Amino acid sequence: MADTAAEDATEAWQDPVLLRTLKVTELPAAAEQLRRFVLESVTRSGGHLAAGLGVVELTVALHYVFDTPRDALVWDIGHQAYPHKVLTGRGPRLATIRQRHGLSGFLSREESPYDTFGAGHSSTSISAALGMAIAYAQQGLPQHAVAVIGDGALQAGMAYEALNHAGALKANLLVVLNDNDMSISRSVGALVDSLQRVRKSAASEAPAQTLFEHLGFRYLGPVDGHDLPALVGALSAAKASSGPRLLHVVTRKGRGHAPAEANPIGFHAIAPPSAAKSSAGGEVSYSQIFGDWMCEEAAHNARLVAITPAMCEGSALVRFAREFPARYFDAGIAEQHSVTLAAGLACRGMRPLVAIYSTFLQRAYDQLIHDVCIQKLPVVFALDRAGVVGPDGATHNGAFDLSFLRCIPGLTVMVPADGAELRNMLHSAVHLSGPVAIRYPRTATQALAQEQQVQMLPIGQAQLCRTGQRAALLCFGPLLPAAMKAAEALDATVVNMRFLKPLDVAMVLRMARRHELLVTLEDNTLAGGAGSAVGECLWEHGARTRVLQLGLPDRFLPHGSRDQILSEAGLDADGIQNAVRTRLEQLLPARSSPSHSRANAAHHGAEPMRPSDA
Ligand SMILES: Cc1ncc(C[n+]2csc(CCOP(=O)(O)OP(=O)(O)O)c2C)c(N)n1
Repeated sequence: MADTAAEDATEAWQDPVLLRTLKVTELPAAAEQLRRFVLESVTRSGGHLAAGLGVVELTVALHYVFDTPRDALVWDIGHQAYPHKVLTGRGPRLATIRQRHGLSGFLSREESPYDTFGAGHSSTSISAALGMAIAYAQQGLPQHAVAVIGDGALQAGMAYEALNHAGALKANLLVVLNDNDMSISRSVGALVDSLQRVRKSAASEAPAQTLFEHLGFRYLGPVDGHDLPALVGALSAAKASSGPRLLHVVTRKGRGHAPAEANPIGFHAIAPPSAAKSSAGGEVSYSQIFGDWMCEEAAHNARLVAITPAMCEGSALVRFAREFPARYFDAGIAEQHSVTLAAGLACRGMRPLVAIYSTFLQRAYDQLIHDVCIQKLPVVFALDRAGVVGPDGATHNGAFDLSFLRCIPGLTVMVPADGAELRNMLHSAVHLSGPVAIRYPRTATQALAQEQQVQMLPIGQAQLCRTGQRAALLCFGPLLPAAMKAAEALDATVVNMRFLKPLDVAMVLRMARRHELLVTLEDNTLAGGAGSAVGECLWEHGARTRVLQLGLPDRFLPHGSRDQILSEAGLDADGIQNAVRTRLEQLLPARSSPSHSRANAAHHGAEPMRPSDA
């Protein structure tokens, strides 16, 4: 049960209108109460913490000065928006954040009119706020558009594209730069020094011309982001002027919680206390297997280099960065640049590995095709967080990679079913002469035994895991344990497909000949994914075996635990078993009739036809 202070606070935070009734001198106390509320809630629920603590005063000041939601406040990414959620009436539900049916961990227009633009990926805020500023101007409305962007998010090219455009248009746009010198890791790039110089020169009252001024922005600041009267003053002045303006606000990540101030990387996001107890012994994350292999390989392969677009910790590259600093590149939040940088390295004989989350590779699709694959360059993409990610939800699910990778000529696509296989695939990939993508999930896998030797895998060859009757489950990736469990109950055949591209056509056709039903299994959208690849293969070879495709449905999946979301999609052992059993039952009468049937969008079976039959 909430204590009185928290109840009073959430009462006062039903609507920012109430906040605006306070005197400026009363704001620091309100901010402190807000900070404590967020800290206590996130300590219990888990979630992003340090960034939110750092913007408590800024959040209060923005809602105090601007007439939100009529004035559009556009937060970048949204991981720092927990205090914003509380101030806009979502305090009572903050404890549910990132849980199934709970608040989103990022920003969502469906969740609140105060979330003026949905986010989760970085560096979109200036473009979106510019669009809103133009819309206001076109409609003759006096409202303000305000983008709030961190120094980390300001590393991305997209932010500069938007600044460049806004400056030229002389748009009525306020950009608030939340400069805490941190991304998830320390901020990187020449911008870090540049911002430091600006801070110093402004303090000495001889402000240097900033990059922003060169781009047509009026530079305002820097202002202490924890001094509420100063912030209110600076924002009010910015509000009173017009044109492209950038207010430089200096904050401290983790502010007000000593452990988070001392360790902002560790407190960027924290797990709920229950997570520590539930992690089983003998298991590690796929990411860890990747990070360890990188170090093993780099020890004897001097050409191996690692590139991460700002995800050192998440991609388990901390040890690599420490042991091989000259071969480690944190490119900042710059996915497009990261991929083309790898292409350049590969052109001159290096073996670049781009460690990138599946969802963030979406940002660099053209670079993948144009810079890497057309030129057949040997770049390895280690795609972490593929499939369902769980609490980060729709913006972060790696639900599309199999579909968008399999259509790229010459790209080898590998789908490990466990950590040992991931290591074998990485080892095999660096010996190939063309581009390779290996995608793996955000989950635990069996730790490798000391004596387990790394092996080369025959490219494009699947592995028969179990022989059974009537149905063959063709599994692409980490759903293999669930498939095996379902197959035991069904007495079905199971194949670990290992490669989406090249597909093991001989294995698919053999399974098609020997079974009444092929079941494809993938933690990717059904649209254009691995099941489609199998269907196309059967069409091409005139095989008429029926196919049941199991995978993710054609909609954006919500946040929740990974197991919950997979189970709702019918991708746990019970769901698989039920879907296969139901389809086999339907097949019994259907065996005498050749007509083809369709169940529902998520589980549609189709009798494959040649294109000429269609
Ligand atoms: C395109 C993209 N790449 C990577 C991320 C992962 N990510 C989330 S928060 C963050 C750091 C952002 O730093 P900054 O904007 O300075 O905000 P801070 O956390 O320091 O307040 C990163 C890299 C992302 N959300 N989007």
